[in-house]
Amino acid sequence: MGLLERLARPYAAGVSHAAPPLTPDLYVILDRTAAGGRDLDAILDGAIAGGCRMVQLREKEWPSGRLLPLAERLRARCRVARVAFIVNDRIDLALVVDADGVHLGQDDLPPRAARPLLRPGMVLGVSTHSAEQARAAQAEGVDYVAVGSIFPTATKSGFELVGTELVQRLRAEIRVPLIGIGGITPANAGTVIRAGADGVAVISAVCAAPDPEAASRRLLDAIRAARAS
Ligand code: TZP
Ligand code: MG
Repeated sequence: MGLLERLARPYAAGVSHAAPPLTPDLYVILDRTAAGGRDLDAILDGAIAGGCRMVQLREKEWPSGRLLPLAERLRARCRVARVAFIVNDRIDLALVVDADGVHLGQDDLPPRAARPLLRPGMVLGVSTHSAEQARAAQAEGVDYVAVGSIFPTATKSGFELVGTELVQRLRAEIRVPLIGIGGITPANAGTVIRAGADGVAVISAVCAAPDPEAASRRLLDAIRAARAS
């Protein structure tokens, strides 16, 4: 077993296993398809070097057995860097690799059904596409709410654009971190933050960027500038 694999295991010597704090300013979603065959390990390293503190592994095609070694490697890298590691869709895989949390969509198990399966302290986040869904997620005790698609995106199809208006509408009532997603780039991230989002989640802006580190840095610069304005 290599170093990274050993570090992925709970309680490896000398590595802190306390969950890192949730820092959703820039939430980078690692998606193999969006990466166009590029190595997700390298994209993760770039995102972390660029300042990202929260990542998600999103894999819609590979079966869990095939995904496991990749999930273990990414998990280990995040553990060393004290970056929160969240797994999309697959609660079983999240438990096996001791992820910091799980991200679920509207077609997955509802939070009330998923929560009892998670270890204490694990983060549970949900994708929402309307005010009603966001309210329902909060009522079921999620740790963060993602809302989108804010802008047009080629990464995911089949649902309506919600614009920054939905973030504005929800800001007063959502008390957990509110994260905008969909079509977000360094050029428009500031408008999502100014609308009231605590952070932005991106797939292609980092996974498809020629330089994921520079892209992450630019996104964080835009987020911080919007907060300061
Ligand atoms: N949920 C709402 S929009 C979206 C998801 C997963 C796609 C986000 O991808 P991108 O490339 O950041 O627009
Ligand atoms: Mg899902």
